[in-house]
Amino acid sequence: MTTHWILGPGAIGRLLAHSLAPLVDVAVIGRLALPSRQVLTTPEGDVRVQHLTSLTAEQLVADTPAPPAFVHITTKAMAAEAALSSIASALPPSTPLVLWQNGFYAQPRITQTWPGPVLCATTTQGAYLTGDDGVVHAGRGPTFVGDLDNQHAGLAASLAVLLSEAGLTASEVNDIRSRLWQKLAVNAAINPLVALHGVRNGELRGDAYSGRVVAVVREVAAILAKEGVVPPNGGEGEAAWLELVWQVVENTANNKASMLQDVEAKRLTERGAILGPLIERAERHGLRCEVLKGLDRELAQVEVGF
Ligand code: KPL
Repeated sequence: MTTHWILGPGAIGRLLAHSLAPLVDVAVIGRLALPSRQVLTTPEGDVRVQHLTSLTAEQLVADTPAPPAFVHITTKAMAAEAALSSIASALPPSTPLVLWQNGFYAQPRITQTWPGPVLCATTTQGAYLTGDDGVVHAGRGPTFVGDLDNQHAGLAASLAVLLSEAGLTASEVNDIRSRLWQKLAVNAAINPLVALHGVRNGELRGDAYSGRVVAVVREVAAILAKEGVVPPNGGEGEAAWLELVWQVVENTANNKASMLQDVEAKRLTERGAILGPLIERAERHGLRCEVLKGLDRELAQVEVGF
């Protein structure tokens, strides 16, 4: 059996571990080892118990294990590089990595520096943790896999087949860069505002926030036009991006967005991976992005209190 290492025992990491464990050997690696008995609640409400191998990076490195077929990095975006460094000495440089981060921060950096293949995955699977030993698979959605330079289509396709067999419907795509930016655009319009105001996604539709959503989308649409990234719904420009954002707000109206969960738990947010790349691209293209910069400053201020 091949082995998959899952670096980052958050909700997506544990969902992945539960799903892959019947098909391949799985090891979950984190700062602390999890209890071996892990419980998954499916979207249908079924409860599944599995015993998963879980260890710290130090334990893994000291064990000198056989090289894995894939390393999935499922940490928060800003933690991905440090997590990879913590196990790099146990990895042949040709090991394929799969980056599951939000935003567009870790993906280009690790693709440029890791000698082996680097795949990126973007998913709309919904999951949340219920403690050290529990994860709830809240909703199903597609996963897309590809690499930024389109050099590893075969590897991405084989991973997509495995993920689909594991119950996480996945496809190999040749436009993962655009898909990452498209998700980032939606996250930029929703996450900072709900995190700063402590509201569920659906509340953005109200008069108190909808104007700010429009203002964010205006800046994001201008930046992505310069980057050659078009909205996924076939439309054009600001109106199509706005339509997409309102659609996601509608579909996730009752969600507490990930950034709001981070703020409530006093964890550093993913502002650097979501707003950071937009602000950096805006500056590169000579575009103003005062709204995005304002959100970034406000979030930075909130994080000072953590
Ligand atoms: O992806 C999300 C997140 O919470 O990070 C959205 C789309 C905003 C849904 O909550």
